[in-house]
Amino acid sequence: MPNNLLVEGPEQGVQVFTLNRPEALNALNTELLENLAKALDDAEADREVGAVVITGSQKAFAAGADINEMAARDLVGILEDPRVAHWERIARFTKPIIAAVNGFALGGGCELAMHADILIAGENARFGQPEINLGIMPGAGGTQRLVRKVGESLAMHMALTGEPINAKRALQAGLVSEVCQPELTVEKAIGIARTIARKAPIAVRLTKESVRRANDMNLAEGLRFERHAFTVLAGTADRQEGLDAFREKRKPQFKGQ
Ligand code: CO8
Repeated sequence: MPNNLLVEGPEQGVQVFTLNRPEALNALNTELLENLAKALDDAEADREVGAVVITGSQKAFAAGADINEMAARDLVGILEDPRVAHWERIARFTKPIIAAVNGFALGGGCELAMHADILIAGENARFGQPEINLGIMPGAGGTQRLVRKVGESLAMHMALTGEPINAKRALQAGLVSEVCQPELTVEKAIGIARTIARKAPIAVRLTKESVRRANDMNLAEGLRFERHAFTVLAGTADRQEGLDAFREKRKPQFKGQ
C-alpha cells in the first residue's frame, strides 16, 4: 500500500487510516481515494476489525478533491471518473466509521468526513464546500448529505457562498458530535471506536444500517426496516449472550454470531 494512506491496526478491534499527502493538504487524488476504498474493503472482510477511524493531519483532514487532477479532466473525463466507484465503496462500508477531523475539511474532504458515522472535530477544524469558488459544485454528497446533517439553510449558505464553518458551529448544527483539543481528536475517536468494537458485531451492523436508512425512507418504511432488523437479531447467539450476561451480572463475550 503506497504511503499516501497510513494503516494501523487492527488493535482492540480498531483500524486507523491516516490520509497522508502533506504536500497537498491531503487533497484526495484518485490514488488516495482508491487506496482508502481498498483498505475499507479489507477492513470489511477482517473479523478482527469492529470499527475504523479515518483522520488526516493537524493542519488538514483533507482540502478537497485534487484540483490539479480535476483540472485535467474534461466532461467525458468527469463522466468516466473512476473516483465515483471509490466513493460508492466508501459509502457501502458496513462497519462504523469515526472521523477525527483537524484543520481543513473542504470540498471532497468535507464530503469524506460526512461518510463517517460519527465525527469528532478539533477546535481548529473548518468544514466547507468551497467548490462554488472554482466555478463548480459539490459532487460527492456535499449538497445531499450536508442538507440532511445541518439542514437546508446552513447547507445552502455553505454551498452557495463557499464559506466554511468552524468546529463550534459544526457542533451546534449537528455535523459533529464532539469538539476537543486538536491533539486529542484521534485518541477520542479511537476510544469511541473501541467502545463500539466491543459490542455485538451483527447488532452494530444493523444499527448502523437502520440509522442510515432514516435519511432514505419515510417514517413508516424506516420503522418497518427497524422492526425487521430487530427481529433478525433474535436469531443471533450474541443476543442470547448479551441477555444471559446481564442476568448473570457478568460482561458479555460477543462472537459475531
Ligand atoms: N488540490 C490540490 N492541491 C491542493 C489542494 C487541493 N484541493 N488544496 C491545497 N493544495 C496544495 C496547494 O496547492 C499548496 O501546494 P504548493 O505548496 O505546491 O503550492 C499546498 O497544498 C498548501 O496549500 P496552500 O499554500 O494553499 O495552504 P494555505 O494554508 O495557504 O491555504 C487552503 C489552505 C485554504 C485549504 C487552500 O489550500 C485552499 O483553498 N485549497 C483548496 C480548497 C478547495 O477549493 N477544495 C475543494 C476542491 S474541489 C472538490 O473537492 C470537489 C469534489 C468533487 C468530488 C467528485 C468525485 C466524483
